Amino acid sequence: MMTPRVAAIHDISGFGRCSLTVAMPILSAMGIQCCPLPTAYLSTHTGGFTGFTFADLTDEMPLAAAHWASLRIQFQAIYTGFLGSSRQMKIVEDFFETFRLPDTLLIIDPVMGDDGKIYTTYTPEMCEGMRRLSQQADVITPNLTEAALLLGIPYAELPSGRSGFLDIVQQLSLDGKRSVVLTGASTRPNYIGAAYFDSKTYKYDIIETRRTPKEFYGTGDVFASVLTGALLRGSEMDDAVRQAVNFVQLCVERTAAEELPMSEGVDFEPLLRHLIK
Ligand code: PXL
Repeated sequence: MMTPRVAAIHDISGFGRCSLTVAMPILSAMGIQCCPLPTAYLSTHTGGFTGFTFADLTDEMPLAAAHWASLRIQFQAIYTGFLGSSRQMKIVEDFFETFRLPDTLLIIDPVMGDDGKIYTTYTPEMCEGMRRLSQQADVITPNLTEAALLLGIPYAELPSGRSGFLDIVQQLSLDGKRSVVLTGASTRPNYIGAAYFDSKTYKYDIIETRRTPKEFYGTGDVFASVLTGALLRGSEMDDAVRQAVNFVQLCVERTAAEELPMSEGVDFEPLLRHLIK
């Protein structure tokens, strides 16, 4: 099989294990070529640190995209995450127009916030831009906070429980046109996982695993990267969600056991071997 190639459009945060510093090693371990198009360079991610640097790379993005287009590079998937400015939403839309072929898988992680709060660098205009951009996706991977923003309802009013989460993924599917994987779904104490709707089979379900009662930054990025890798390796959606849920659980369990700080992300490097086939 030809090595699948992904264009990964996220920020690169030098310290803290999220976005590209998670997507690149995970996709490589899964046998996928990851071509990064960084949206911004930050010294650390924006959660749990203060005083981080932020170099906006918006101007560089269309130049890099134009060079890739001149080389006739093709991608089996385009995978986007944390975006750095409102103008970038339009640039990413242009990128889709240039590089999206009939079989290209478009995976959008609508990174905007967590725990009911919006990330400090995201403006209401950017959230609206993300909602619009997400309409083009084949697959979106919101957490509960992002699902509320996409639905335009207050976080506190999100439905919960099995039927609530399944309702959310169906509502977000745009009448079955896109697949939705909702992370952070917990229907019973001590369990957590993801609810999904698959636009190919119309299947929907919740896949849960044991919950380690500890939170870390970057778990959403680990989840979406494994999901992307699994779908590109040919897994069906239910199996891909299962792989992502299991790997995040493994990472969180190890990081909690090592008593590492939540701001440093999950200690995934020693576990990458689990992703190698
Ligand atoms: O994990 C999502 C993410 C990505 N990129 C940056 C972030 C965060 C979450 O805090 O700050 C820069």
